[in-house]
Amino acid sequence: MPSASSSPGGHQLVVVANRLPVDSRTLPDGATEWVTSPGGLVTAMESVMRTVDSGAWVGWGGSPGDAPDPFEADGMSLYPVQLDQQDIERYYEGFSNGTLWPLYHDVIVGPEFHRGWWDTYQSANRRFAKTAAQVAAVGGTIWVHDYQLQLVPQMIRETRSDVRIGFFNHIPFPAVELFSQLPKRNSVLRGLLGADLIGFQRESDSLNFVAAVRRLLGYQVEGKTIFVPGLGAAPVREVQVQTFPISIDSTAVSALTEDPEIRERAAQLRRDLGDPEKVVLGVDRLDYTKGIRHRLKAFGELLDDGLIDPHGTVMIQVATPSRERVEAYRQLRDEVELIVGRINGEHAPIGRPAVSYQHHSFDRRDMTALFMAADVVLVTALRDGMNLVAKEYVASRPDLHGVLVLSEFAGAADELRAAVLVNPHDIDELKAAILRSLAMPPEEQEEAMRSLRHQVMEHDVQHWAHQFLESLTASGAPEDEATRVVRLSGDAPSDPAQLEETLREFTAVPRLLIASDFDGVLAPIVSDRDAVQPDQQALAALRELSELPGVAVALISGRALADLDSLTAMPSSVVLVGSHGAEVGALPPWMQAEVLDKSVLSMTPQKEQLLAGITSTLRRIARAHPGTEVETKPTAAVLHTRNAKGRGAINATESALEYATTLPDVTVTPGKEVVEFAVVHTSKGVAIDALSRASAADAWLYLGDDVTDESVFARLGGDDVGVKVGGGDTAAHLRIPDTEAARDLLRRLLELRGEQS
Ligand code: GDG
Repeated sequence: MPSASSSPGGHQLVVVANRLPVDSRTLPDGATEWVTSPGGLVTAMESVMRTVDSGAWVGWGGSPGDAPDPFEADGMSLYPVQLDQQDIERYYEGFSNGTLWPLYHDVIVGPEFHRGWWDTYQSANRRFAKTAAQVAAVGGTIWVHDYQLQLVPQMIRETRSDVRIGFFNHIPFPAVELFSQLPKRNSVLRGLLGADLIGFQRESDSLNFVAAVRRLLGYQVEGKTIFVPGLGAAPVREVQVQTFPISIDSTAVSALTEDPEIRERAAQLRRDLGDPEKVVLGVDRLDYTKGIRHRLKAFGELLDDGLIDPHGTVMIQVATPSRERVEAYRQLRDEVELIVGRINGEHAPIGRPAVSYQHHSFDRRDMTALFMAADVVLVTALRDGMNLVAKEYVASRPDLHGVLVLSEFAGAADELRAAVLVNPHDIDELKAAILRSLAMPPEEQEEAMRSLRHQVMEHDVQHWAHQFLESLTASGAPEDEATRVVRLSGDAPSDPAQLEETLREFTAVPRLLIASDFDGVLAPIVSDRDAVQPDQQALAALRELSELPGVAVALISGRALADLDSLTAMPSSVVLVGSHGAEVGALPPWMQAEVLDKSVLSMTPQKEQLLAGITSTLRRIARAHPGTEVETKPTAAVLHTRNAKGRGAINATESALEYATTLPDVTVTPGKEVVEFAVVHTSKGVAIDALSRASAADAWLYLGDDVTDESVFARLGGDDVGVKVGGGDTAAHLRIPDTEAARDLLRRLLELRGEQS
């Protein structure tokens, strides 16, 4: 066996998948033979890896026990990972295929949860991650595949923060209500969020994932960008979530149909079946997600009803053996074979079947011959990430004959709109679709097939991989964004001497911007937000500061601008920013208005409409929870829960956050007894950036008490000062206990700066 020629610097692209693209077999003389292994992922990736220089693949070779040494195959380096019998039982058959697979496929069968399976899932994931981290080049790219390896991205990141990490999930990602059942669900989410880019097959999968992160981890989400908070001094990371529908090597599949020998095999197949008028085909791994029983039931009933003549129409069902040691799969095999036996017993003419059932695998050429021989292909998956068989059939029909019946629950249904789309759970609908397909006139077949081919030939697997890798290269946080950290925890106020020293240094800087949040800093939090009592001395200090040379003053609040204005009665020398940055008040003449990017204020008619819908839903939630109320702002709606009775505040917040999961383009910010839904993507941090540029400040100081103020502290630069009012984790450098301390601090600033002017 040749050894893998990993260049000393490692591989530029490393694919990590549960399986290597080859299977090991032990020959009678004890030597190892490697043969290409079947399966959706392998089919998809092998053509891509051939086009990459210095590519590697990390995966399991298919046999329990010691891993063979790394070796070369088809121009790439393969690194086998060891899985022993217990790993296979707990990590692969257990947590991957007994827990995750059914759960992610909408619990078509019940998932099993066992704590031992989880432990082994973790240790096996660590082995894959370790190998990948060892062989990737500095600054290289690691692409992790599928549900068996969801912890790998984070595990790689722990040791290799220099590499770009992508993850692609080949199977669906379930709705948050189902995903929530998963024990260790948050660990799985955090594992995935180690990646820079997470790809899914369908838009609905991407949205489900983002919703789960928002709901279960509470991370900030903007559109499909997730902001993952750093631990300790680590900065916030941006993780992109995107949809990349996988495809096939369309040209290669289509080209096989030109091969005279394969054409002859297709013709021979029909002759072997007794030259029926119509051949109906199903090709699947024998898996309960594929809807094989539903399809056989429909076909069997059509025979029972006399609507299909078994002398004229034959069905072939290829059911490739799969996961045969998992109980649900054994049961499925028994059931399918019982149904096929019954149908053949009742309907097969002597000497040939009504349903030709093939429980073994075929080579790729035979598979193409089957597709070429089939008048109708049935893809009736109850849930399927994509389903490559549907695309392979289309690619195998350059003659434009044949009909694809396609389940709307397969990812492929999003793209292959010209197929006969069905709900496979509705057996009557499925029967009608089969009859319609069998009777479809050639012109209609051609028209549909032309459209399907356009889609499949244009969007092949090379295009898919290229798109994913391009997005991965573009992902990752731009450096100037990656600054949010947790600098202080707990609630101990900063040392007064340190505070004094910092204020002295700050006030010595030539041009200053002093900015503050309002509620909780300049006014104690009260239950009736309209009855808020600003600290007049604090406001007076700010007014006076704003009149000093070289000092700009701003208030940045979540409150609506008009509200902030009437509560603070600030002179025109103080800039007011409301609605978390979405509303900016009148600017003093010296401030460079053109620098302030007011584009964040732009409300489109669609956003107006979205906001109206959100407001009415929040009002409904508020009506159901007495004491809660809804505030409307120009670009946002806010649910306030501080006056709710009993568990009302918690229940209303939960309802609001659940509703938030249905709104991918809305920035939802939970704060202290408030949840804000903003249709314009801005933040106090965006506002401080704009203000400091517009005032040409050399340094700024900001006082804030709330989670929404962290977006400001995240941007603290060299001479800037962040002051957190109250307890809790914060990226600010300094902490003071309350609004009184805030007032003292402002007055001290006034004194120190006043001394200089
Ligand atoms: C997962 C997701 C997603 C099957 N039997 C034989 C054989 N096959 C080939 C088919 C096809 C592949 O295996 C199966 O791909 P599918 O997409 O249908 O399904 P999964 O294996 O469940 O794959 C799926 C896929 O990953 C890719 O992301 O589409 O949703 O579940 O290519 O033709 N190939 C050969 N002999 C067989 O007997 N040669």
